Amino acid sequence: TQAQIGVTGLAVMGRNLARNLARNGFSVALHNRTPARTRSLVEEHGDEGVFVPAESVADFVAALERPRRIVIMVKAGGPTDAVIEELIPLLDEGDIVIDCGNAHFADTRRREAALREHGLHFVGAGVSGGEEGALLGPSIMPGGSKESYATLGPMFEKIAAQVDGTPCCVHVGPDGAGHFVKMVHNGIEYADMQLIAEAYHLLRDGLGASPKELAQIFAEWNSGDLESFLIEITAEVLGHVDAATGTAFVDVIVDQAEQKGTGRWTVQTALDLGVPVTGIAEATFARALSAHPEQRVAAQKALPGPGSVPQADRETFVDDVRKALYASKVVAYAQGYDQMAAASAEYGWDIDLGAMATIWRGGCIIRARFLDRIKESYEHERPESLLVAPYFRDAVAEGQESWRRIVAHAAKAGIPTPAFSSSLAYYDGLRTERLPASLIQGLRDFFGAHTYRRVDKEGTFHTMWSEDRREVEA
Ligand code: NBP
Repeated sequence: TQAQIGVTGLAVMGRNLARNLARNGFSVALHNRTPARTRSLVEEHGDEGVFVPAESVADFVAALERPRRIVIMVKAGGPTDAVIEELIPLLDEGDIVIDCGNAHFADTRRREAALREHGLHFVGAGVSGGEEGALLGPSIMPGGSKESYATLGPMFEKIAAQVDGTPCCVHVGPDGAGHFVKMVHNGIEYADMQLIAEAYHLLRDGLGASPKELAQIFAEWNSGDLESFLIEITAEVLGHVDAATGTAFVDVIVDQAEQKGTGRWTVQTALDLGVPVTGIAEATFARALSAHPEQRVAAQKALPGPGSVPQADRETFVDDVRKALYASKVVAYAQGYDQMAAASAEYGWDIDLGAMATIWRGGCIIRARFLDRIKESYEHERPESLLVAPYFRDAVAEGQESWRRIVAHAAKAGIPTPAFSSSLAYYDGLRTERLPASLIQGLRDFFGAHTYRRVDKEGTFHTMWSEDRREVEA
């Protein structure tokens, strides 16, 4: 028999994606550079469905029905190109190559164009949900041509997570759109985690609460507006006790955060697009700061903190932190959505923002109750910013005073809250009627003759600063 789909790259992600496909009734051809992985998959899980293992790429390609659908799930970057190069001469016009790894969207655009030259479809598909999601139902964000989605979509929609009967998979848009959206998803994930970490830090140092008490607080939060996978697992991690020492697990972990690069890509791309993703940027930089132990040790010795630390009323403080977290989270999502909208306009992707919230409701790491609200906001209101959509505007307005108290408390207590603070600054920046950008423009004109526009008439102007300060039309 010929397999309906093939998966090459059978490490944790590819292996589980292949099993998910087989469990859903699709026959799956299997390949991995090192054949031992292919064999062990068949040995351990061969009874879950129809697998067609192959040791060579040629046998793998020959095992597939046409047009072929080939999922690549290898380490992103050079390995993906190596696999594509090996496949190209073996494929026929109309075949579909799907990269489910975490590729940079610019690489996906390049690969899509190159394969199009060969008459092949290339689909860059973002897959979120980690190991478990790949097996039980991830959130899938496929890019590429509409034509390729027509044959691939039904399979992906079947293996994706389902929320209220709707699959967490939709055709995002042409070429790199899927990987772009996956990148922003990961960027938002960085911001979400940083905000949770700041909330934890504030409660721990501001109240002196124990990890066990904090696990309780996060578990309670998970039954309200903040309900989400990340809040749920925060309660789990904080409640976990290290078996070796009997102390809280969070206290035995080295406090230096690592990163694989998608947060950094999100920020780099946002800079190019001119979209302020301050929440994601602060989250990425906070990880970088944590990872510089030499500087931190030097600063711990050299830099004084505040003399006296303000006292907090426990109940009010916990409630304030919760509201500050929610408001900051809305800012992070608003910024991420702005970035997707900007890229969609730049590259002509026509991304449906409401649909992105729909497919993030399940399967992925940032799955959360409030994505239902984001979906509704973009479907019905097309807001200029998520922050001005009535539901979120009201929710943030309700938490605003708490948010300000928390940021002020953090500053007075010397607790670093870069994401909370920058999100509030963004909120105030957006709502401020006259920004000091006018002064910036004046300075730019002074030293560089960069010109400025006036509030009272059309045109571009320059002041002759080094002469008689006459204003001329530029
Ligand atoms: P890894 O990212 O660890 O990659 C290991 C796989 O790549 C193995 O199958 C390996 O084959 C293969 N490979 C390498 Br390395 N170099 C190769 C080459 N030159 N030619 C052919 N194959 C090569 O696996 P993973 O953690 O399963 O992730 C797969 C993809 O999914 C990555 O792009 C990752 O970013 C993405 N992703 C991961 C997660 C997650 O939670 N882990 C979530 C979402 C997306 P070998 O067995 O012969 O060494």
